[in-house]
Amino acid sequence: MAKHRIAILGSTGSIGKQSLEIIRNNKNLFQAEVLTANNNWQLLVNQAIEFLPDSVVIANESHYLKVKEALARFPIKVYSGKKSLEEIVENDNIDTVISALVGYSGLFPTIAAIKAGKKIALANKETLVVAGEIVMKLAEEYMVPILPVDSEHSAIFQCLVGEKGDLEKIILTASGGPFLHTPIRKLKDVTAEDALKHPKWSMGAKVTIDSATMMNKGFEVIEAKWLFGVNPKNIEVVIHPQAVIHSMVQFADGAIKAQLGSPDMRIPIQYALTFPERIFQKNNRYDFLKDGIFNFHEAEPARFRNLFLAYNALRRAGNSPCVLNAANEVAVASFLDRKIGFIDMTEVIEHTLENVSYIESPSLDDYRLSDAESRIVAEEYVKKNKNKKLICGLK
Ligand code: MN3
Repeated sequence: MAKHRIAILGSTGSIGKQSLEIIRNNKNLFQAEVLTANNNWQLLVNQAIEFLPDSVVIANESHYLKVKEALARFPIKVYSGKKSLEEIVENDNIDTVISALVGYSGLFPTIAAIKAGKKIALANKETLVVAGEIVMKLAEEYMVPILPVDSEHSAIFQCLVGEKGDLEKIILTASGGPFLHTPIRKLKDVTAEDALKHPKWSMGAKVTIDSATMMNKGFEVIEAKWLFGVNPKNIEVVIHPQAVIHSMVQFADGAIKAQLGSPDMRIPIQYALTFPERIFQKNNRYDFLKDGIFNFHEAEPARFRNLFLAYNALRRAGNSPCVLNAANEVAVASFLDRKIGFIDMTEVIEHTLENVSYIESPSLDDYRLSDAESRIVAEEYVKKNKNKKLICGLK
């Protein structure tokens, strides 16, 4: 059987590294054809030397010569620049594109991959948050499957395999992040270091902060709407701190199906690559008798305001989720730069949603403009309030 040829957009990130681990353990099945990184050129070089892909892309052009030189004695093509990400996915030697870039940057390369007819293993949820309607239409038009890598969506997808019955409700589980039990009045004092300690999942910085604010879960509600065509009012978020139930679906007859397992991203990544087959994977098997206590909590609106901002943006539709995403990217970066406090992230996003012009049926160009406008509005708000020292949580 011919090997499955894979491009990993974002191979040096958390999902990218775990994808390569799966490829490494299944060399008879998979071949890494394209690897790309934004800044981490050294790791990209090491990965390229191990996996000998056809080509690599270093998006940050200032690292191009270093990569080129380091790979000079290998038969590996080296490209650089953001545009190259969109061009490289069109290569004839690729079957599947793992879209694992961070944030908005994943949108246009993923669209290019769809238009080139590649199967998509989607880890970059922002692609669907920003432009879900257009992306799903393109996937249909080009007859490209979009297989979810996000653990919740993989769980839902696994629950739906073989089902013809009417889906009544999606129950998205959330771990609740590190501040599930922090008194709400103390949230303003939590630091980036506190927020980066996720109790259950080991992930990149952006998604870890999004998990602490539960914007991540809000994005996943939007992602679920587009992937599974479910009305947002039929998507319920339930906090399940053990993170063993990865999500559930409820059918018209009241039956509920859940997908469970130890929290390990390699399981959903591998399933997206092997679907509809399953192959052996060495990981921690969940032991019900040892650990089997499951708790559930409501996502309190006062604690997780970002989750409800996401629901509102989804209801408003149009470019609102795109604005939400851009404002959130600015907010998270500002928080990680210690420019604003934890609670202020929500203020930045609310302010931006109120001040960017609404577009009812945006085109891809409108999304580009909305994204840029939102970033400016959000940045200005961060700057202004930083100077006025209105921002809380910073001493
Ligand atoms: Mn998730």
